[in-house]
Amino acid sequence: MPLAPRPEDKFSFGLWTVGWQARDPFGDATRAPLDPVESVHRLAELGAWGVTFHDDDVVPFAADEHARQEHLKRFRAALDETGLVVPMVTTNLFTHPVFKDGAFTSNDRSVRRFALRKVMRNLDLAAELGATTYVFWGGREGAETDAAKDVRSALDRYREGLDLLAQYSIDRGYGLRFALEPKPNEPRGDILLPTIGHALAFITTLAHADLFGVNPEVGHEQMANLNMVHGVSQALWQGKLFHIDLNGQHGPKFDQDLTFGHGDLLSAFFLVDLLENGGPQGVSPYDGPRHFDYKPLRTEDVAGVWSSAADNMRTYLLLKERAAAFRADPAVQQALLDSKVAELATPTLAAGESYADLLADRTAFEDFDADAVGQRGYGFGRLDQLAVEHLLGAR
Ligand SMILES: [Mn+2]
Repeated sequence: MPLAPRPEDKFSFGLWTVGWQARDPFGDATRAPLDPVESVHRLAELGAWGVTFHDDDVVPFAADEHARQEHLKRFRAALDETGLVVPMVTTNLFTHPVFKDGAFTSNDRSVRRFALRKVMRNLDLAAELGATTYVFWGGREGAETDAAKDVRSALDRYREGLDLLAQYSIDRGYGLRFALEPKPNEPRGDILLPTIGHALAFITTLAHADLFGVNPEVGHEQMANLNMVHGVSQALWQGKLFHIDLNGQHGPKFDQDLTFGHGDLLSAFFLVDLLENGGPQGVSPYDGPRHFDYKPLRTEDVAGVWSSAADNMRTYLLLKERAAAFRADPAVQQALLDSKVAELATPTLAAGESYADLLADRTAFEDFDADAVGQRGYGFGRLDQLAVEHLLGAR
């Protein structure tokens, strides 16, 4: 099969994705628990390259140290048998009731101290398993009422926690990089660091800002009615795309975590074009994992779980194929020229030109025919149609 995933595609899955038992706020689980060891084997058979997890996905929250070591032994054996790598690890700081007001930003100081210890223990495990990226998704770091949360103090505590954890990783020689995952809401009414932009701004205040980047998720940006391709582009532009969560979402509503592409398909096309072809600039800017953070539909049985896992990778590869055809099409190349897309890469001033030179350039202003230039079409609609036709396999 030409679209079979290969290790160099760097497809990875969270254990919590296929392992989701499909409990929602209105209904019970519709599927039995999956053994993480089975998930590792099934994902490997499907062609995945990596597996990621929250601490509690592998070792139940309440396990004592002996039970913890037994769970980890089985998990390590599954990794050894399949050759799956662990590129990223994260912490569950949201399920247990203790985290109901957050972890690093809980109003209760004892909860914040417990959260830091929980992460430190998991950083040890992440390093031992060879992970290079550690993700922080602060789903409970937020509030439902503005009366209850001093946001400036919360950001102080968020920064204090991340500074401490980065220092711990540095001192232990773990070599980890950290990726903040923005989300606007759910489970909290409002979550701190709700978008890529908020996270990028916050990172500049950290003691080890160079070690921190973002882990944007398609659905999370689209829940905020934002453009994922633009957000990822800015993260790349700032050298901060450390990881990415691929899935599908139908606009601003609850977090759907659909299979990749099963939402805004044209946006997914341009996202893959950006990651694989570098978009108009033509150089792939990202060589990290293509990580799927999705949930198999609640309506599916276990066979549907595994087919949907495969669908994420197949859809990505189909979009990669379509994006390559789009870039190679002479009609597209002409349309890009007509639209002056590459001209945006040309600096607005010439080399060495000063504002005095610009002031002296009559063609830039006094003799510039704004009315005539204002009449000129850019042909962007034509470009978009060509993308749609490539996406549909019509060209
Ligand atoms: Mn999500």
